[in-house]
Amino acid sequence: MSKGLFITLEGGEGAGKSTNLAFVQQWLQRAGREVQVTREPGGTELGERVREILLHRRDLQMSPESEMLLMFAARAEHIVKIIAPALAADKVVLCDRFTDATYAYQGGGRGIPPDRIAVIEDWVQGDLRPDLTLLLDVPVAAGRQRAGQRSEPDRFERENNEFFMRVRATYLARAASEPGRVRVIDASQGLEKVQRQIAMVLEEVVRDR
Ligand code: Z5A
Repeated sequence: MSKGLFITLEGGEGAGKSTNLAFVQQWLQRAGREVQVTREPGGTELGERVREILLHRRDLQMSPESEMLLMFAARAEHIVKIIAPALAADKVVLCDRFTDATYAYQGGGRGIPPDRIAVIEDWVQGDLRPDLTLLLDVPVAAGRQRAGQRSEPDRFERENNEFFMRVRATYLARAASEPGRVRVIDASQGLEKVQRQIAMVLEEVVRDR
C-alpha cells in the first residue's frame, strides 16, 4: 500500500505539535514532496464528528473501552479515505497523532492493556504503521502550563497530572522500544532549538526516501 511516507507527530498536552506541524510540512515541501496534512481523531467527516464526541461532549459518560473503539472507528475511516490513497499516490502523509496516542492515552492513561490495543490495531491497520514518529517530549507541568492559556478544557485536558505522567511514560517507553521509528525531540527547549532537532531527524530519515 505505502509507496509514500507516513509521518506522525505525537506528544503530551502543550508539547507543540500544532506549532511544529507547519514547520515539518514546509520542510517536506522544500524537499520536493507532496504533503497530505491530517489529524486524529478526525481527518474525515465521520472522524471529525467522532472527535466532537470524544473531546467536547463532556456530558457523555464513556468507558475506556468505548473511548478506544471510537478512536479506532475514526481511524478505520481515516485510513480508507485519506491515508491509504495518499500513500498509494506517493505523497507524504503528515498526521497529528495516530495509534501511539491510543497506547499512551487509552493504554497508559486509562489502563487498557497494550496487548488488547494491539489486537484492534492489527485488525484495523493491517501492516500499516508510521515510517517515522516525531515524539515531542516535554515535562507534564511545563506542557500543561503552555496549553493552559486556552479557555475551555476538553475531556482529556480535564484529567489530572498523574494521568498525563502515565501518558508521557508510555510514549517514552514506546520510543525506547522502537528507537528507529520513534524519535524523541526535547520540546522543553525554545522553538528554534526544537525545530533544529526536528530538521536533523528529517534530514537523516526523509531526505533520500
Ligand atoms: N487522543 C487519544 O486519547 N487517543 C488517540 O488515539 C488519539 C488522540 C489519536 C486531541 O488531541 C486529544 O485526543 C488529545 C489526546 C486524544 N488530548 N489531549 N490532551 P490534539 O492533538 O488535538 O490536542 P492536544 O493534545 O490538546 O494538542 P495541544 O494541547 O494543542 O498540544 P500541541 O499541539 O502539542 O501544542 P501547541 O498548540 O502547538 O502549543 C501549545 C502552546 O505552547 C502554544 O501557545 C505555543 O505557542 C506554545 N509553544 C509551543 N512550542 C513551544 C516552545 N518550544 N517554547 C515555548 N512555547 C511553545
